[in-house]
Amino acid sequence: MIRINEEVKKALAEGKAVVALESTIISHGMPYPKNVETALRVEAEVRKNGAIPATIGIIDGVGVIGMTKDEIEEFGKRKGILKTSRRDLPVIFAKKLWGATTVATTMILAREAGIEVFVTGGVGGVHRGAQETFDISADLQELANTDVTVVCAGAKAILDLKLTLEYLETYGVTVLGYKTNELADFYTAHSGLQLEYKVDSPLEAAEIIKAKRINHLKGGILISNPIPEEYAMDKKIIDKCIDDAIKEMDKLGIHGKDSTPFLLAKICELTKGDSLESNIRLVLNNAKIGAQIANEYAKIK
Ligand code: PSU
Ligand code: MN
Repeated sequence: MIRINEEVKKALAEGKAVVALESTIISHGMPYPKNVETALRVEAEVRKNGAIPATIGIIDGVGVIGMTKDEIEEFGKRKGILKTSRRDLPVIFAKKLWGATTVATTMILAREAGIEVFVTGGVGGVHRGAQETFDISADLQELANTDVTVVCAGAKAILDLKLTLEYLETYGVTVLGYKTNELADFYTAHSGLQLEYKVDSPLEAAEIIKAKRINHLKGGILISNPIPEEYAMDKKIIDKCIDDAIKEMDKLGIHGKDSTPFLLAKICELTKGDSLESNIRLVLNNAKIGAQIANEYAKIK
């Protein structure tokens, strides 16, 4: 059920560095045309840092590993592309639909293709109030079970980050801070939550990935790479916007898979686009570090 493009296939066969990229961020995470523009810039950043990008999405029921520019454009524009997590996959495959892959499904398809490193903005997590709603992203279960390393800017402050870390610990997910001991909270570098492990170079990260793989310690690795200080948002402002967005969401009764896309769009509106700008910057920074890690891993694996 997957189709790998020729360039990616060749790179994988030669043991070269490949970086997986997701498509929910394109279809449901950012408005058009910034979404397409960003997806292409992220691919360019991966290339600039010596790796081959593979943007992943599902087209007519086939998992495409390495979409073309036109396909990315279509993902950015087309209405009704379903946000596809693990539970949705069989339906999307069987009915030959288009599916935007979340962190969870991008991990599944990347693993299937043999790609170790995946770059995104932020992963899903335990939502605030999950004690009542049970809203915990399927991304966390995927990190528990699927052998892929996810480079991201931590998880968004729309989540309960403390509970997210607890969950990751319970499920044996290795969490590394890139050049920091503090979990990043997406729009800022500072969640106030401590991480046990810090890596100071792409090679150090690659060595830990290798140690997990050669010892068959099933599951993912989460690398939290903070947004560069110059692009970070003012914590007070963004926290207030997040609180307001969550209130609005509750008032409208929005929940389940619509929750994250709604909050992202609402926060963008409340910050007059500033949050989108930060979002773009942090993904680009993740692309750079992720490509460097993929390169080091390709050399030592
Ligand atoms: N974080 C972002 N942008 C996004 C997402 C997360 O900064 O677009 C998407 C990812 O695809 C992630 C998904 O896997 O939201 C999580 O959704 P949920 O909370 O419904 O599992
Ligand atoms: Mn959810």
